[in-house]
Amino acid sequence: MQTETQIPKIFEDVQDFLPINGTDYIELYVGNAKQAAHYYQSAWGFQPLAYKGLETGSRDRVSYALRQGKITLVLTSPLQAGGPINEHINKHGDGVKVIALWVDDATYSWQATTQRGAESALEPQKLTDEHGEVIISGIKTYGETLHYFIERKNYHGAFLPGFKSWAPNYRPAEVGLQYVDHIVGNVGWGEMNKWVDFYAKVMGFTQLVSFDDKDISTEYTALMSKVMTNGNGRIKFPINEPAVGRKKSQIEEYIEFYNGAGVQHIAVATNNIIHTVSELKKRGVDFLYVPPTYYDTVLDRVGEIDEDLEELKQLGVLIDRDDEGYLLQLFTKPVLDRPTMFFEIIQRKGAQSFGKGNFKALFEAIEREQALRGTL
Ligand code: TYF
Ligand code: FE
Repeated sequence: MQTETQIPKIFEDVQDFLPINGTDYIELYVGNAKQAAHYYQSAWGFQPLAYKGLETGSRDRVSYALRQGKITLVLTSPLQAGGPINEHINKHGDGVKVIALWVDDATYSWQATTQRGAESALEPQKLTDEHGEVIISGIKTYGETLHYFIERKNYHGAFLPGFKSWAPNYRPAEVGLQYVDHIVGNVGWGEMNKWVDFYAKVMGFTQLVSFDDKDISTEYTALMSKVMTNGNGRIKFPINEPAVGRKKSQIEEYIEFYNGAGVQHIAVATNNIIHTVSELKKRGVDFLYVPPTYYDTVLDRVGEIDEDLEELKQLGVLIDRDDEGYLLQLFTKPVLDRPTMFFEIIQRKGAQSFGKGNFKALFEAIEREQALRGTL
């Protein structure tokens, strides 16, 4: 019989102590969930899924769950004065509160991570209704952001116990969003490695790629970033921190307006970026402006691509290549009044990287926006 000490080290190293099936949902705390839900339906093509509020017996909060592809967004607002949701919104504005991860065992996930040093946010508990049972638990991550572990035993309800299905007639079409590709956190000065270690030690993630401030400083902006990924690669969490530049880093601007660390961008994948971005633009989503000169030399850098360059240029889609293939990506302006959270639309054609070749053009575009805000 094999004892533990006989297991070759290589297997120990690759063993994933925290198996995660994917992102279960992303919950935002917002000032007005009803209107935010309308925005994510109308502009982004998310479909109504489930609701909880006064009508379902929830007296203190209202939540709308919306879905597109495998992406589930939950928008939550307080229904009364005071309390933690109001405090969160007062401090941060609208923003991501919970990144929920779909696991097979939420009790074990909580135990494994808290034993390794995570602070508990929610002890494992059973949620039940007539549609079945869900086990939920949670830990704290950067800023006031949380990770929940969601174990969907045999659950057949619309979303989670406590929600009822929400099926309004108003249903603008989807725009082709498929899944959450990555979720980026901004943390304070000198804090990147602390959170990299957190994802490594507490959650068993490994570092995917790294680039230092020399890769990504423009004349003004400087930031450092490391990408952490889980065992099966379905979860990718880049962590950014500001680095010293000539003027104020975009990360500092975020930290200032968010009043601390938090989610900077959510990258959502499509398999037809031209369709998705055309549709989003028609519906009023604002994207960063990419100067047409970007397209003069881009093919020298990325080589042959399947898409019509002229169409990409019209939409301002950025292109990058690595040894596995290429990717197409584009960034919205912040989707809130505070210059905090934004979205990335990404189409991967083999490449598993994050668009390093675009950083200069991207950060210059962000800096033009910062200058308009007077925060550069
Ligand atoms: O997620 C990434 O790493 C890319 C690049 O402020 C990036 O989307 C990095 C930092 C940033 C905006 C985009
Ligand atoms: Fe990104």
